Parts: sequence; C-alpha cells; structure tokens
Amino acid sequence: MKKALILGINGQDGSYLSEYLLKLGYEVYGSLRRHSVAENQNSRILDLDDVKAYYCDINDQISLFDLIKNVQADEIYNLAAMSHVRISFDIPDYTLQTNGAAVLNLLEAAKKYSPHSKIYQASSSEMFGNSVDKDGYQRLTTPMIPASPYGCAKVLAYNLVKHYRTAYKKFYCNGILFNHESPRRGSNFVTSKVVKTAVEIKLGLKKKLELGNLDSSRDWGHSKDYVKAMHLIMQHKEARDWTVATGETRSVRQLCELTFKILGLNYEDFVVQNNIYLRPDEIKYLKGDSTEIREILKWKPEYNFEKLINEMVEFWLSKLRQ
Ligand code: F7E
Repeated sequence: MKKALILGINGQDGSYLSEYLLKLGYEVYGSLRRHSVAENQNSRILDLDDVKAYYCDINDQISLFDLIKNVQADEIYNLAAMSHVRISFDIPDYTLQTNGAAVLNLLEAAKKYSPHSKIYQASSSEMFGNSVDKDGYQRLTTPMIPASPYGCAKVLAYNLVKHYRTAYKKFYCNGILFNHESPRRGSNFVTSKVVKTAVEIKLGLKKKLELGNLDSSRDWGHSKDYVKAMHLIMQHKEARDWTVATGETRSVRQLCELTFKILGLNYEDFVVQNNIYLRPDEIKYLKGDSTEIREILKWKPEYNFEKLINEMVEFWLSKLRQ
C-alpha cells in the first residue's frame, strides 16, 4: 500500500486528492492548520474516515519535520499555501513566508528525514504575471514575471524545487496549475462568489453582485480533474515540471453572463463594480498550453467551463434552498 502525505489536506484540492488517492488504495495522511472555528478545521474531509490528519503548519519547522519523519510517505503533495492573490497584497510578508520560504523547510525535511519521498509542489499560473507567448498561451518556457506577492512567493518555491531536484537528484516536481474551481471553492474566489451571489439573487436573498475587474480573463478548469493531473505527474518515470490547463479562456464578464443566464437572469441588471475588489496589480489574461501533459501522461479533463459552472450553480441552489 502506497503512502501519500498531503500538506493542506482540508483545502479544495486536498480534499479531492484525498478522495482520489483513497479510491486508488493509498494510505492517506494529511496536515491540518489550526483554525479558530473548530468546525472549519476539517470541514472538507469530514466524510473521509480513513484519512489520518495531524496538526501541522508548513511555517512551523518542528511540526513539519516530525510529520515528514513519522509518515515516511512515498509521495508528498505540498498544497499548503495562502491561496488568495488579492489578500496577498494585504499580508505580503506572511504570504512570502508560507508560499515561498517554508517550501525550503519542506525540501530540507524530506532530504534529511525521508529521502525516498517524491514531492509535488503546487505551482501556479500566477507566476507568469502578464507575460504571454506570441501564440496567446503560457507554458513552461514563458518568462515568469509575477504581478503579486502571491506570484513572487510561488516563483521562489518553484525555483527551490527545481534546484533541489538538480542538486540532490530528487524526484521533486512542479505542477503549474491554472485556475481550478468546484463547489468546494472558497466563496471569496471569483467563480464561487459570482455563482453563490447569483443564486442568492435568484432566491430573493440579495439584490446585487459587487465585483472588481470584469475584464480579466482566466483559464478555469475543475479541481477534480486537476488532482488527477497531480497524481499522474508523480507516476511519470522522470521528475520534471508540467503545466495543467484547459486551454480555453473566459473573462469575468463572460463568467457572469453564463451564470446569470443559467438562472434565467441578465447579469447587467445586477452586477456593479466596487473598487475595493480591484488589485494594485492585475494579471489580464491567462490561457495555458497543456499539450505535453495530455500527450505524454494522457491527462484528459472531464469538465469544460459550462459543465463546471452548471455543477457549481446546482450545488449552491440546493444548499441555499434548504
Ligand atoms: O480571481 C477577478 C480578479 O481570486 C480571478 C487562486 O487559486 O488562481 C487563483 O487566483 C479573477 C482576477 O483567482 C473579483 O481580479 C473580479 O482577475 O478567483 P480569483 P486568481 O487571483 O486568478 C491561481 C492560479 C492561483 O494559484 C490562486 O491560488 O477575477 N475578480 N472581481 C475578482 N476576484 C475575486 N476574488 N473577487 C472579486 O470580487
């Protein structure tokens, strides 16, 4: 039985990855961060009785080193991060520490105490900033010019992983994942915010939806598909980096248009701009080239944008109707 350790197991991706690995027969361990609302601590993995979850913070070397040493995992997935780009402008120091420098702790801990472990690092399309290749895509060779503290920290971690792979001949990989969503997405990310508020408007619970930049575009996939990509990356014969994306891009405006349309409404009647949701710097356009992972690892997403948003609308309708 293979052992997996998922750092950040209660996040959207951590919970889907746990379910997937349990189904594949893995023994699944995870780290939980202490949360002041106890109910939120493990809310996404409540149904997963077989998961062994422990308190550990990637910033806390003592708990991290102990966990790495005690579990002796075959595969370590680092999904622990401060994941909100706009909030990273408010707490840049914490973001840099958690998403960047703390990855060094992980690499050192694994090198010293669990040398056989493979490591997957959750890298992000946010690392590209506003650089786009001539053909309109981002890929491994696209220059990384991050446009947020979040992106800067992720570039640091990305480079540390590459460095440890080369210097110490380790199976350490980066998955550069473009935006990925689901009904489990936190409601301050734009897809969940739009879908949840549109459903509230439909049910007469709210009157308007306040957003920041409507003209930025993102390549949105489904978290369930993306955790399968993480696993495939760890099974490949060679340790290397990959980009994972749908290869389609939509603007926030198009997201609003589709969501309200599914509910029989016109977004223009309800959406207003509020400058507090604008960012000091913003990525205008993301569209990922995932040809390599599709061709070499045979990764194939089951969801497209329409199916993803329809599933999220169904989820919020049934939750808020109760
Ligand atoms: O914003 C715009 C916002 O916060 C998407 C994280 O998973 O993906 C995610 O980062 C777009 C941006 O995601 C609102 O300005 C407009 O252009 O959903 P988001 P993100 O910043 O792209 C990457 C790949 C990650 O790695 C991150 O961890 O939507 N937008 N109005 C808004 N965004 C939010 N959150 N709220 C608004 O009111």
